[in-house]
Amino acid sequence: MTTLFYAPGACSLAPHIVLEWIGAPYESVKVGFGSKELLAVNPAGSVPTLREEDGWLLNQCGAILDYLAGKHPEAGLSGGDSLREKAEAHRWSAFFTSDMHAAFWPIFLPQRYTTDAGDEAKQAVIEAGHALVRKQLGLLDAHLNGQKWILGQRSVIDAYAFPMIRWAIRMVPNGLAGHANVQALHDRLAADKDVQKILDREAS
Ligand SMILES: N[C@@H](CCC(=O)N[C@@H](CS)C(=O)NCC(=O)O)C(=O)O
Repeated sequence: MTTLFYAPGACSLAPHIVLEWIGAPYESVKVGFGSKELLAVNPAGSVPTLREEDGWLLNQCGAILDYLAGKHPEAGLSGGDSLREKAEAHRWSAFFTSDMHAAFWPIFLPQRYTTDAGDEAKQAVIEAGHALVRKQLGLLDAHLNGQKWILGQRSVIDAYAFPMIRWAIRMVPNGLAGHANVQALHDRLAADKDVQKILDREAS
């Protein structure tokens, strides 16, 4: 059976939701960052990691989402098969990996971004992270003008957005204020019964 290694509320929430949307049998295993169990399947010690029944392992959230969408075309979660639709899916996957997710690092781990151990220096790094996240939220919000889903139809990319939107709500002062389209995407996803099921499971 397909196995997902996840940590509650982390970016692994995205493939967790997607596996539930797909509806095929899978199991999910809660792991600690850098734990022995996780290091055994991903030397980077990070989530998400996917393991297939034959032992094949895949990490990197964007790759896992793309793989799941391609493995289960019947779920209709790829965003489309034309050259341009595939390019748009790659574009937004890269946006979430390299721009949006990366914007949170200074907030999560400010000590990595300054050699000054003082609180003031760390606070400055965190605030720089807030500004970076707001920039990415602005780009996403503008893109969502007049459309419900990031690729024009519900796809794995909407699931990718969800954990990061939740981090923005919790960790950035004023959260999604001024980003009504992102708020609407969040609310649409939060109202989904499969999403609620996964949030409950991750919280337990
Ligand atoms: N580029 C990786 C980043 C994965 C990643 O850093 N995940 C975070 C959770 S959102 C994590 O596991 N952090 C713990 C760590 O790196 O020790 C991906 O997109 O999958």
